[in-house]
Amino acid sequence: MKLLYTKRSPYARKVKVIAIEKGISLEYIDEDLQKKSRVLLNANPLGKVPTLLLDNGQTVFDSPVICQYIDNLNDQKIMIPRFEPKRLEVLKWEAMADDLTTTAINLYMEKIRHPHHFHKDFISTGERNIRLAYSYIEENLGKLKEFNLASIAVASAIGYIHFRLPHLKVEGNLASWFEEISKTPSMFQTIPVA
Ligand SMILES: N[C@@H](CCC(=O)N[C@@H](CS)C(=O)NCC(=O)O)C(=O)O
Repeated sequence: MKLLYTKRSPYARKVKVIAIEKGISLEYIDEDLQKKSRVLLNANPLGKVPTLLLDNGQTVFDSPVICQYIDNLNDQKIMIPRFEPKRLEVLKWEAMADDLTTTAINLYMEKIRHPHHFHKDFISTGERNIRLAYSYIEENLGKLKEFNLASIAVASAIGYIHFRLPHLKVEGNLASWFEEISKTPSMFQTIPVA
């Protein structure tokens, strides 16, 4: 199986961490999102990463779908509980973390596109939403004690924010939690790099 990805993508990071934890070997193909490969565009009409290419020619996207597919490949370290109500809870955390990531990417892109004339209200609303999400996560840290897709997705979102928007770094208990989970070898190996 081949994973089309970038080293910066927090969505792809979830997939990589789960594959590492489960001992599933993937061939990683680094994409240039400014110049997407024909393989990526053929596999995913929107040309987004991560996209997984199966050996039988099928393609799988987006990251939540790939994570579920990979987690079901074996029973080694189950990252998404197989049964309710835990399963729904983990998938909800992932959805929240992915939206947090999307908010951060949109903020970063706005400033890249308009470094001097960025939309101030757009930036302040996005930053407020990120801080609200931080408060929610911090109040619910007890639910993120296990190392599974919920905690991986939240840590991947925060890791991206630290990488691209360092003025929005987490603090207090959330910072301690983030520091601890970042030491897990699979998280450490996948820290975003430019
Ligand atoms: N919902 C998708 C989002 C994927 C996504 O937006 N990836 C970004 C990179 S972090 C991307 O491919 N951007 C290129 C583009 O949108 O053209 C997922 O979870 O996989």
